[in-house]
Amino acid sequence: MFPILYSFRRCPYAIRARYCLAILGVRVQLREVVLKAKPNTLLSLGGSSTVPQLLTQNGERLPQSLDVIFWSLAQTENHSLAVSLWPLQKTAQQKIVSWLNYNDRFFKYWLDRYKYADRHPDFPEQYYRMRGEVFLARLEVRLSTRAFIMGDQMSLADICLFPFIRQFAAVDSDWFNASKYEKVKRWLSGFLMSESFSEVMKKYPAWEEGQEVVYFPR
Ligand SMILES: N[C@@H](CCC(=O)N[C@@H](CS)C(=O)NCC(=O)O)C(=O)O
Repeated sequence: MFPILYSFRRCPYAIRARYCLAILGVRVQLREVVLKAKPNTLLSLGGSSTVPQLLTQNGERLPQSLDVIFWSLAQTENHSLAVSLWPLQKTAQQKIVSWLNYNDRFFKYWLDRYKYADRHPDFPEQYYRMRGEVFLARLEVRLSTRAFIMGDQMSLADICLFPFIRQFAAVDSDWFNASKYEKVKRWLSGFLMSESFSEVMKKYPAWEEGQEVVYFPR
């Protein structure tokens, strides 16, 4: 019996978790969730019912994308990739965590307002974009001397951020494509063009009790 991952295709948190599972070759049973009609098996767990969430074979519940990601690092047989995504050095780990926090706490806040500017009429859309651009500018500087945030190798920082930058880019793709963030564009498109991303974004019908198991990655 494989662990169960409750997931939602377009959710950036779920995308980063699935991306890690895919590249690390850690297999789960995927249950695609419709956020407006979450399955009872998820709701009945109680507490937070956000996705992604993973239930391990031991019945342990991992309710956050980062929990799933760190679990996948511990499960994989590809130890060299695991160590390159999450280096052993404390200083490197701290840098990754600070990028993650900046993304999840600061950038996500402005991204949500930029995406749904009509629901936040205090300021025009361009204002929210400008606040989010502070993060893009910082990323652009970082990527101007390295292929990835931590250097020549992809790390958890890249995987955890790119789904959010993807959303930011998609709000107004003409603006993004014409923007000055050339390094960010190249970095993002590296992810979007990857085989792993195609696997991650494959469409599955909403999960229903009793349906045939969907294994991810396949
Ligand atoms: N901190 C959580 C956030 C997950 C999250 O907010 N997921 C959204 C979808 S993108 C969700 O489940 N929303 C439905 C809800 O809040 O009930 C994580 O890292 O997993």
